[in-house]
Amino acid sequence: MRNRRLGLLAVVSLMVAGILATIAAPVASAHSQLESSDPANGAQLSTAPTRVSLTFNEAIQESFDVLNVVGPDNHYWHEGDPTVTGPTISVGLRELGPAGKYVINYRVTSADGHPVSGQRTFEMTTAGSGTPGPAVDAAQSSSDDGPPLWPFIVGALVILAGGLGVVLWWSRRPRAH
Ligand SMILES: [Cu+2]
Repeated sequence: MRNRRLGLLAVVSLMVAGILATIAAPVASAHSQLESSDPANGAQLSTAPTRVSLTFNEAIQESFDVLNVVGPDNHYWHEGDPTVTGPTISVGLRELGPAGKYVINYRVTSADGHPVSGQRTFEMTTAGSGTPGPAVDAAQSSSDDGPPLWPFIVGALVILAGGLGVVLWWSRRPRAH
């Protein structure tokens, strides 16, 4: 009887370990990494660039790529769709507007198929005279961060609780001696 209980505990432990590994896996695997940006991250510029480009450590996939530039006025300042050439993704810029911080938001698909996203910034020290693109919809930009982690954690806890319930039920049920 004791062996069977230990066996069940082992099964539950393996299930939990599997769930934890599934949650942690996307963080641990090697994705394409951003190596440089043009303008350089944090650069202070008095002359507006006409294009921004990001270069990764390996060729990236062209599908579902996002590259946009948001100005200090919370409007988009890129123009057109991004283009991918090997490890580099770039997008054209409008004639820039207000002085201040511009945020480059990217999300690309790694060579291994995983999405990689992040931000770079540059700062305009003098204002341009361009007209902005559309305003950034706050709700839309926050939903761009991908699915939240909490449903997976809740799911794992529910399964864990279920597994423990089975162990308790098994160890407490009447036994024939
Ligand atoms: Cu990956």
